[in-house]
Amino acid sequence: MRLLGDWLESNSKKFGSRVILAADVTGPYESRVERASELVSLLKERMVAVKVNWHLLLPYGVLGLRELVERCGDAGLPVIADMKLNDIGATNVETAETLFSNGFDALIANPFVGYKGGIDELVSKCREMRKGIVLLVYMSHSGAREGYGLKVGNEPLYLRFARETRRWGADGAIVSSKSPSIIRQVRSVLRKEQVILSPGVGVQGGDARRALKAGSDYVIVGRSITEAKDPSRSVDAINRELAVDTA
Ligand code: 3DU
Repeated sequence: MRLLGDWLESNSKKFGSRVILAADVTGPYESRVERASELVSLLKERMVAVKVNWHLLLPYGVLGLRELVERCGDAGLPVIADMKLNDIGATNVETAETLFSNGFDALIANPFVGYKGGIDELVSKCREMRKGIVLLVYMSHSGAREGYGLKVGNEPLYLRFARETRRWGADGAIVSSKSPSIIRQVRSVLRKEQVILSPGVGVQGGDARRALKAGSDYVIVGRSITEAKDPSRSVDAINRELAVDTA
């Protein structure tokens, strides 16, 4: 695939959006994938990518999500698996292969597992299969400070994770939209081509505009869209707020 950042940027220009849909459909398990497919069809020209989390991955698995993933691919939208992958290299590699050989384009991993024997093999696999990897640098719940905000030596762990995102050559970082000052710090560490994806907008209280102003590239939005009476209106409102120039 193209580099994740290039792909997102080209979609952003094409669709005038900086929204990644978190396709977190809840309710009866049997009908979740159908609802997610409807959302993709409805919103495919209003967003830049789709993120899939346990809401779908657990009940369906990658085989059960093939049609949904294909539908995204047909619409030109990368599909990001939000595994927050955090295991030994061999297991990470097996997980990545399973996702990527079933159409997923990128995954999210946790840098906490460390490089040697953890993330190193995963990064190599992603490069070999030409797929994306995004690292979790600062989360959006208040307890994030107890882990990602811990002081290690003289600096908070998230800053170290930001430097590792740069050093390990990941495609980007996840940083909460609710922490603009942390977004700013992470942005100053990352390479220009490494993207910052920010969840926490809407229901969790994050402000999309402030996140982008601080240096985020894209916002990840779930319930404010998936649970809206009119999901298109909800995405359009965020897109208008962020007013991206279309090419
Ligand atoms: O709060 P929302 O409904 O907009 O969903 C946000 C999504 O992003 C959801 O899948 C959640 O698991 C994920 N996420 C965070 O909310 C915060 C993080 O730091 C990382 C991922």
